[in-house]
Amino acid sequence: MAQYARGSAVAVIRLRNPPVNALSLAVLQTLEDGLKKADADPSVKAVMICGENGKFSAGADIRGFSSPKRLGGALGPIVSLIESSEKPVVAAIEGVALGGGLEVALGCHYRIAHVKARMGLPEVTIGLLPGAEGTQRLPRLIGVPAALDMITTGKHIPATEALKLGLVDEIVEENTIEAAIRLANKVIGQPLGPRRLSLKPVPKVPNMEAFLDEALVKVKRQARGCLAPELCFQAVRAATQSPFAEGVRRERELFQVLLSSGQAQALQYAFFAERAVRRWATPSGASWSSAAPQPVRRAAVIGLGTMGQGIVTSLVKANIPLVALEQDLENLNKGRKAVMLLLQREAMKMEGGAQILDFHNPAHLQFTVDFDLLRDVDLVIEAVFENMALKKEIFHKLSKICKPGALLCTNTSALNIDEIASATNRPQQVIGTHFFSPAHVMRLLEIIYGRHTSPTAIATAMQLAKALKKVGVVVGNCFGFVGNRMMFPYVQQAVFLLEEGSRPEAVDQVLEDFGFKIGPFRMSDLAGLDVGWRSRKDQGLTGPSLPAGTPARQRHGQRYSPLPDLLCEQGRFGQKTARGWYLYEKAGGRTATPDPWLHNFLSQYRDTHGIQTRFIDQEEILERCLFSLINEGFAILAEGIASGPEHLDVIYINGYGWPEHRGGPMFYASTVGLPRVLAKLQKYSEAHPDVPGLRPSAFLKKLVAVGNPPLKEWMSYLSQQSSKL
Ligand code: 3H9
Repeated sequence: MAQYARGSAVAVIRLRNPPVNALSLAVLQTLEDGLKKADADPSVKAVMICGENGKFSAGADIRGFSSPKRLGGALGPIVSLIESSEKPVVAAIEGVALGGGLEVALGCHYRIAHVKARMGLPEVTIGLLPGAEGTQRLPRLIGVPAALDMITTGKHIPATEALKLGLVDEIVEENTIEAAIRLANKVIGQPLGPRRLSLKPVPKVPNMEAFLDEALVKVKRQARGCLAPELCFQAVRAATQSPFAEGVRRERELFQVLLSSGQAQALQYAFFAERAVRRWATPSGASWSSAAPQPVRRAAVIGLGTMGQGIVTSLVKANIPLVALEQDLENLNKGRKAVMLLLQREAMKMEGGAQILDFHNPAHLQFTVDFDLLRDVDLVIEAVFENMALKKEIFHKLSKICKPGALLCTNTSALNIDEIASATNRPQQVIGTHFFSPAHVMRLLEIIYGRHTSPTAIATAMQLAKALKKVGVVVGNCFGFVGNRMMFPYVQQAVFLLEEGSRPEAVDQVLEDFGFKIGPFRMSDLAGLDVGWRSRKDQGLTGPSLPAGTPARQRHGQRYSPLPDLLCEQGRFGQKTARGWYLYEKAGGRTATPDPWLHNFLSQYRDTHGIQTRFIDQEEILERCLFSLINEGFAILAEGIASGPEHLDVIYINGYGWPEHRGGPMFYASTVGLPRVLAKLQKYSEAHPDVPGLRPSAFLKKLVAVGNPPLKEWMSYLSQQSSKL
């Protein structure tokens, strides 16, 4: 709701809809009523609009878009009503003014912001465009290049930058409301024409058309199949080509296109999913609502390889003092150098970064080879390489050295948390924290609880994720946890497709066209083929421990492809060796070129194993890779490893480059329709009976049998007993 109050000559309209003053229909109605009341009251000479609880508004109520026409069409006319007021209207921006919230402020004649406020038009990130005339007013106020940047990226800008751009008239450090009322009193009687943005021309840019053409190329490149950025662009272009009213009509048309698109629904689902996973729960009844985190005043990171370096950088950026430990001086010095370089780069990206990231101060960041310095840290993150014996040795040591309350985290992508915890005297304080590389960039933190992990430990790890500005997702303990476990069948299918006749570049292309940032083979080259090779050797799937006489393409009665092993035996580890599934310009090079050697190698391989090369179309590539991944997702849900499909989707969007505008794999399955996913899996499974990953999961079958219910109801079809945890 909005609240109307009249003090002296200035009427105050306060937007009120906790927690972020989202503009629901009810809020808009009271805003309109307030404006009309102020207009009709002769003693009111000016109006000030602000938000309750130190936040202006986070924009239209996203949940309200399910009744499209009403909320979608209601805000624009109100913004016009504000602008056409004969009494000056001042926006007092505190906290956030985002989306429709900023559009309301743009309708005001003056904008005054608190120095800590943030502004933006983030509609593009939820698959929309600023549909309350924002695409027409913003370019008139701050010019086309800056407006285009804000609208097509959705970025939030701080008040100081807003002032520089001319988005706000003034910023204040103290009481914004009082300052806005002072300003409102001051401008009473001044002409409003020049303050009405709809009447202003769009500032000219030399060579506007050439500028826009170039900008469009960039927008399209970055959009990777997402519709909203390009439609945002078109709306801004309309502002440069047409009068205000016509531009608004175009904006409305484009808004409707986006509103009814599946992409907007997927992106809005992803928005709420990211928030839903904060409310974690485990099958044993522990949950976010009853568990409290422990404070982390000082942390430690063990191992300064690539992962450790990124984790240290993340902690420093979050202002958590820490000790970074390596096994010997040589590795310590190497690690220290790399960390310093990363931190310097990060500091350069931040305004005042060098002061904020006080990484030269040993009280904040201390490098050591001495385990004794870990005595009084509150939390340790072990990030040595994936070797169970080594990890257990370290955890055994930690449980002797660290203070009783310290949380012991292991950064692992697949290893058994319970086994690691068994090396300590405090398994309740052992937890998996699976970071994604580069750890200071990637948003995902998979948090894995073991059989004995306490609710406090989970809450503390979630709190850590928040402090590091990451998305923490709590999952159960199984090989590969959620993310990698779903990835295994996907990568396996990709390799099987090569055996049957495809090429790495063809498979990658299909998945990149689908929207993945990077296809499975480019990804494998980037990560290094040797990583998986080592793990397969440890599992006895290849290498010297493989029993003599094992068939080349079978393990434990199931289909197995030795292709990745054969590549590794040739020293083809990917980018690091300039050769993998592709060819690179040099060791460490990034430009992948299809490799005739590999094509030849694949043909010979097929000949050796009597495989008839066949043409595999895009549909089969996509379905076999994605549906096997999704199928594993259903198995994970049925086992209680994750508490809902949103968890899997948030993991895939934030850790595996899944295209957000497709809402994550489980949401995507719901849009494809579960009966279709099931039918296709059945078809492929019949063709490949020795591939368990294609055999439809019982849970998927059950959901189809009960009539393909909507995603939010899936979990209600799981009986409690089916959870293994
Ligand atoms: C729009 O404006 C369209 C117009 O151009 C045109 C219309 C015609 N609606 O994120 P948090 C909820 S489109 C409904 O945890 P933070 C959120 O779900 C809108 N609910 O806090 C959460 O609920 P819960 C364009 C919303 O401090 C709670 O508020 N605007 C909305 O980390 C707290 O949120 C945007 O896209 C909303 N608009 O971050 C802005 N916003 O507690 C979207 C939030 O039940 N919002 N909620 O989980 C954000 O970016 C962040 O929420 C914000 C706060 C930065 C505001």
